[in-house]
Amino acid sequence: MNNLENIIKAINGSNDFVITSHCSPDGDNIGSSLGVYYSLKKLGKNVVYVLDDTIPLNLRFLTKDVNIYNSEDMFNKDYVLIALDCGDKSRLCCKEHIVKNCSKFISIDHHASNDAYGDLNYIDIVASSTCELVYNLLTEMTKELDIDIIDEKIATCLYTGLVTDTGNFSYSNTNPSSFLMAYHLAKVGASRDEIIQNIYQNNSVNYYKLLGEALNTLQIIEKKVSCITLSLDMLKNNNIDFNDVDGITTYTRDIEDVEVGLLFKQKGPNEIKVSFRSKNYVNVSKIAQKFSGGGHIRAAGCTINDTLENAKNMVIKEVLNHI
Ligand SMILES: [Mn+2]
Repeated sequence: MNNLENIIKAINGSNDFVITSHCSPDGDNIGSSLGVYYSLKKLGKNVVYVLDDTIPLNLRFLTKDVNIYNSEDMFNKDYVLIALDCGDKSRLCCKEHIVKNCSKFISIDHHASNDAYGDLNYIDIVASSTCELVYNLLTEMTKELDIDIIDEKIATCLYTGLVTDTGNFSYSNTNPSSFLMAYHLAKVGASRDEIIQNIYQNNSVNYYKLLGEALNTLQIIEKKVSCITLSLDMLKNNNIDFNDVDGITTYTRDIEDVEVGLLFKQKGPNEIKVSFRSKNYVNVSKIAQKFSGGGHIRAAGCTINDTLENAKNMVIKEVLNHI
């Protein structure tokens, strides 16, 4: 299934590229996309970054110099499309014509639910992050082309995904190879202070007000399951964007005795995004897949088109079957 060699060949043999990823962007999604984006630019290629969603505030330090296109403004043809960190073709954050107009489709990803939808795929579900796969790819290309591809800027992008997807090197997906990568990126000059300050130390006061309200909704079910609920009104009243609250998910898991933590976020009256986290043994990717979602063993998500109440009932019932 994996074809790193052919992916490198396809990259070397092409001049036009489009980069995309999944919606509800996160550090790994943006870090890996920009890591590839800047690398291809450095190699003199034409690259367009397409993403039909808003970038979370705490990640805008990475995207401030990049022109991110909306699908509707992109009508190029015959490019190599590279999808990063996207576990499912249906989760791609671009319109259909972006996929239809490409001459070759490459998927680089670490989600267990990825069914190798690309023409060429580099999938490793044990990898800490898609950024780690991009790091491997760029390391191979550096050897082949004899050009030092990873500079400070690219290192900063890749370090961001490594830090966010491993929860600051604390989750079980943190491998020995992750530390080697961190070592190399730090040596090259990744802006570690900038990353940590922007991502973890720059929350608005309104965010804390929302967090307070969110924590007040905390429910513990049979000691092992916890859930926090964020309604549309709570987001609106505190003037916080839907894409800026992912960090709240960790609170659901970090409670004594809790195995599965759930965050229910209301995007519309009948559109509920559910984030799953587990601590030791429950495979939440499997549970999310029952609701047409997916992800990793310890972190997954899905969207349910129903009321908040119904979504909570259905998901909690299913989770209790796995406890
Ligand atoms: Mn990821």
